[in-house]
Amino acid sequence: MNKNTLVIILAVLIVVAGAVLINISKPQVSAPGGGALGETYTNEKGEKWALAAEGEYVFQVSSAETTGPKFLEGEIDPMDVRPGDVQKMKVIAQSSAGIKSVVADIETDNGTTTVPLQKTGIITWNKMTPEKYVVENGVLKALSPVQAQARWISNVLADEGFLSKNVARAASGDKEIWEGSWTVRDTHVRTYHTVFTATDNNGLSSQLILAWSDPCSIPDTNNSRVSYVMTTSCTLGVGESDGWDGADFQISGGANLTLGQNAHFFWNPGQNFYVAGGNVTLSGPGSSLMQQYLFYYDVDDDRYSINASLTSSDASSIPNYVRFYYALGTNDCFQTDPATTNAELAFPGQTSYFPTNRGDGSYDYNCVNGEEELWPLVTSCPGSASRGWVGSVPACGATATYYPLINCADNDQRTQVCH
Ligand SMILES: [Ca+2]
Ligand SMILES: [Ca+2]
Ligand SMILES: [Ca+2]
Repeated sequence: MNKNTLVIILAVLIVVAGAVLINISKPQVSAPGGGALGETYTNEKGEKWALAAEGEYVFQVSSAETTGPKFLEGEIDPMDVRPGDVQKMKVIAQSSAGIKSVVADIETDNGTTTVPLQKTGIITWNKMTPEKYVVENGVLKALSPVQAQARWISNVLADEGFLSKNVARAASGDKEIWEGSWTVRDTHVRTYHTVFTATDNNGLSSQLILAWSDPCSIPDTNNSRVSYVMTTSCTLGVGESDGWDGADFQISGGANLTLGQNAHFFWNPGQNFYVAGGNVTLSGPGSSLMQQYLFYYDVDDDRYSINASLTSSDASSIPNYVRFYYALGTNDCFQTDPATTNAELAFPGQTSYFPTNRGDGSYDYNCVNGEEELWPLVTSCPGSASRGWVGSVPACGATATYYPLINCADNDQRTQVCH
């Protein structure tokens, strides 16, 4: 290939790379906890999970620098399989010593199948997806479109031998393609893990754990504003979003965060996403990692949202929303305009009782057990000593005669208060 041809090819590829990257820079809003497509399953811990992809799952891996094998990208086709289907797998791995073996352990409901993969060739950067994320000094960085292009061009040129002094290429070894397939023999309702283990010629091994049936159980709030350390692998299903707000996020202990198709993960501007010995695996161009602030809708400003649906923004505050770290919970039972209702007084854990309804007819201000009366007893006064209402217990908000003292010494007109 002469130099002019290569320049033209690079120009074409840069346009393609730009288009992919512009897509992911848009803010994303979606609901965690349920895939946009397909069915959900229940795993061994009783957690609901959804597949990370419907058909082919194409992924790119960002991992900490290592002296052993490193996974770069791969393909699982199809992702959703049934007994009798043939599933094909491909990974691209690299080691300075050269890769000796790659095996895939596929764990499903009734056991584990081990599939040895075969080396089928080597690949160069001009046939690979530009990296959108890199780990530098243990910190994950989202590359801008310009940075991603520059890095990719530099990688392509190094592969082509244009950068004769590129020692990094020689030191990191060939990018090897390893492929294999298996015939699926049981179902994955409770368990579905795919674990790739690459071993190099120096005997060093690395694992890429794709924990499809393990949802990410990252807390919904962070009132203490502490870092979150993720130590077990998990997967965001199709269209799911999650993240961490108010402090750093860290993956450690060889854990892998897997993002399914159109899944998004967020951490804050000014905070770090550490990759200490683990990996981040992203599906195709539709998923992304973004440095944005996270919010819940909280129009009544009581710091409780009505569900765990996340919203992200470049701005650190948005009217009518509460920051993820500041939120007290995601189970507000009544949320509407606080100017015309008492919605701001109705939230889980409310200890006060009220003589008027919330604004929707209900007196359930503490979001539990329906309407609970502060004074639920009927008195026997003046015949025998006991505090309570005369006749019957009035409804929430109704006024009647009440004996507040056990000796029947006094009574008053009062309104029943509830929560
Ligand atoms: Ca609220
Ligand atoms: Ca409320
Ligand atoms: Ca209640």
